[in-house]
Amino acid sequence: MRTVRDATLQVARDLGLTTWFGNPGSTEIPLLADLPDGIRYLLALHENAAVGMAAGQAIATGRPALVSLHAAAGLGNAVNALVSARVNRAPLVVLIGQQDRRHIAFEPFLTGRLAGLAGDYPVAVHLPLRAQDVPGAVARAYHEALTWSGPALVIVPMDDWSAVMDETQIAAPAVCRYATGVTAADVAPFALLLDGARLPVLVVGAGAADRAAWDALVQLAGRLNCPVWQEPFTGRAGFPQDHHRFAGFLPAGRAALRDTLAGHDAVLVVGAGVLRQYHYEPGPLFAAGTAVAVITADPAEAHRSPARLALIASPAAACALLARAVTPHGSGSVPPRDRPAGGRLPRDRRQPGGAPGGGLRSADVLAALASRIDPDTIVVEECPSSRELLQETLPARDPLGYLGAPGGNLGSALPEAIGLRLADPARPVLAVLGDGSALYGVQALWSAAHYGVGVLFIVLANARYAVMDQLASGKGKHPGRDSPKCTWPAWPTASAARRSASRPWRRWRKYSTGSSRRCAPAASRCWWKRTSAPMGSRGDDRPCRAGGR
Ligand SMILES: Cc1ncc(C[n+]2csc(CCOP(=O)(O)OP(=O)(O)O)c2C)c(N)n1
Ligand SMILES: [Mg+2]
Repeated sequence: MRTVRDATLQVARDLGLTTWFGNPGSTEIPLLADLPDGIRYLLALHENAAVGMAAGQAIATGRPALVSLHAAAGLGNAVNALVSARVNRAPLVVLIGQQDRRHIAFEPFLTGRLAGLAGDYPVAVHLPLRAQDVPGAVARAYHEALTWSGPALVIVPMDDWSAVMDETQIAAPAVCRYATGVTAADVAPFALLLDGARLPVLVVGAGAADRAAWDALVQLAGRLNCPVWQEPFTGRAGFPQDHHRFAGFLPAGRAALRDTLAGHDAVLVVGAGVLRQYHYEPGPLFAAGTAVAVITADPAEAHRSPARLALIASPAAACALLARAVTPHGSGSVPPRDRPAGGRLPRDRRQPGGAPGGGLRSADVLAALASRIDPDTIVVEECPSSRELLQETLPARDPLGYLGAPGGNLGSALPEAIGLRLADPARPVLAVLGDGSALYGVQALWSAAHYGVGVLFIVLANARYAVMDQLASGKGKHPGRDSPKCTWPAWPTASAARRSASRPWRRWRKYSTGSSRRCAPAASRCWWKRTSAPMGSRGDDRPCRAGGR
């Protein structure tokens, strides 16, 4: 007798959903007890870790990953990570356990009001009307997650799994392809706009972080003879950052943005909306008279962009066509900014002697990493006050060379790094985390160690929320600092995990070449470093009071 569970497992196998992530509870026991060979269940000790690891795997493979969550408690804990997954374009199938249908009307123990719990961050939420609709809902969630690049939820009452599957046909296609064709007519208005510009410029975003888009954008930038900037608060690199046309990272304030792009009369944004900002500043994004156009595969990004022209299309396909359609721009274009390549710091950021008094600065750590990591290393960043420094010091040389947190939610980097490494154990993964940020995802260290994943974690331990100090400076005390009731604990003292899972920085420096490739497969390594306080961006590094470690 074939059950709904049997049919769902078959759907999962057919779709390649064979590695599951989760933190189980009693409502999932009918599904998870005695999982068959061929399905690997990876345990996480917190839902943030389960979703983050799945997101890392999904980002690395470009295919949905499956997460199992426990009722309202599990989904509630997972919301932060689901928001991150949506903003970071990670396709996920999320199975959520629910009470037994037969008495759910009485709101028994563990009943969850689940459908709206994650707001409208999921790309779809399924509450199958019959148990027999569950396998089809899982298949549809797979296709939806892929089409809309985010988490699709399926809520499954616990008695559904043992129900008899009455027919074999499920309401979803076995294979669903998404055509990305673009025609010459689609890009013609963009070519016209760029041909009419004296000094065009390209701005790229996370939606252009794939090899084909990089190749097309290099061609297009060459034809336009123009610089290429990365969008503010990016999640991934939309252009090779060691390329001579790469100009840097755009500022997140309107005035600085206008200044930076001053002189350009046409801006083509590729793989991003126009444009992510923080804090609010009055005034337009671009100088008056600037022609703005956007090409993105994400309809929402296109719809909200204040642009003269928008095209919803694959950036790779559209830019390849556009590169052939535009007239080459010759002399008169702005020469690309002279940038350091291969991880060298700009002159004003180089601090070879370390901090006065012997304390390390984040710049020292990042420079040491830059000289040691393998070129194909995936750098996962969640170090708020050192983000800019990291982006400049460790330029992305591969479309997956950098993964950030564009939504600003802390706690995803640590588990995502694990998922990335699980998806491709041959590729080194380095996570650089603030000590505050590390604690938002710290449970994932258990999974990293337990499964011998092999990620190099570097914790920049400045014993504070430095970025909050910077933002709050001049506005009185804030809860993370200088308050007798609430002082921020240093990473070394706050975390028991640190004692079992991490090593001090000075020992990492002796760690042979320091290659994160060497971490595989025995164990993950987490190195902490006491750094200056605050680990400032833009020149406000101060020496560490406690001295360097
Ligand atoms: C889940 C979540 N909670 C709170 C915040 C607000 N927040 C932004 S940065 C930050 C401090 C991060 O501290 P740390 O990782 O130590 O980095 P540092 O500022 O010291 O570089 C906090 C609490 C957030 N972004 N996400
Ligand atoms: Mg900190």
